[in-house]
Amino acid sequence: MEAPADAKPDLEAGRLLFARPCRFIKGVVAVDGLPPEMGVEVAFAGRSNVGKSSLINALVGQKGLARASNTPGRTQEINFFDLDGFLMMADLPGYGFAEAPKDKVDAWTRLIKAYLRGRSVLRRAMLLIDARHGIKDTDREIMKLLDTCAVVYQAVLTKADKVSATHLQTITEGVAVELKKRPAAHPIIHVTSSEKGSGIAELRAELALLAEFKTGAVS
Ligand SMILES: Nc1nc2c(ncn2[C@@H]2O[C@H](COP(=O)(O)OP(=O)(O)OP(=O)(O)O)[C@@H](O)[C@H]2O)c(=O)[nH]1
Ligand SMILES: [Mg+2]
Repeated sequence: MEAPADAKPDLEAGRLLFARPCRFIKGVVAVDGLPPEMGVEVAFAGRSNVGKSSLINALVGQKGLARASNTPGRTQEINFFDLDGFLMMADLPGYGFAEAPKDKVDAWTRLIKAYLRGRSVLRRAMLLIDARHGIKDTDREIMKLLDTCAVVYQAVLTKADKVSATHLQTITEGVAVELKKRPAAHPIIHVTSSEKGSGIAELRAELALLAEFKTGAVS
């Protein structure tokens, strides 16, 4: 069941949820390897190097959980992380890596399409956008796919520490205008820095809301 529409993100619920143990379940390269569907799942999508793995690490407060690297295209499979049975997080392989060979891109596209279309527990996709660059054409392609699959997606700006406040505002406004036109886009945009920790508490709260995790619900 969906959380009530008037439910508000609760920072304390987010903090408590993400203080729980998180473990790596598996890396998946083909749709037949997907873990069983359980509870609530959220996917992290975005261009190569946008900061998906770093964001998951920042959320759970474990630097080495999801591998983060300087080499774009490092995460080639869907990596699943289980937050103590309350939330499954899927770190999707990055797209838009210009030098990727065609067969790799095709394999990526097949896997992602199958995953997005068939995953009934998938509650939302966090669409990570680099705060320096805003939305790119490859993001628009995945947005189109998410719209088609009716998977609600929410923009999360990353690397906010790398830009000025003015630039950040311009980019955020541009993203908001574009998202308004998309059928499956969520209107709220999160602005984050995994490096500095800004926006992480708010994103945890948003995810706790999705997972229907409330303070006092568990010890
Ligand atoms: N300054 C800054 N750097 C960041 C931030 N988030 C990630 N990075 C850096 O960006 C690079 C890529 O981060 P990853 O988390 O590996 O990106 P990814 O989206 O998982 O990349 P792929 O798995 O290749 O798709 C690394 O060098 C990170 O240290 C941030 O908030 N601020
Ligand atoms: Mg990664």
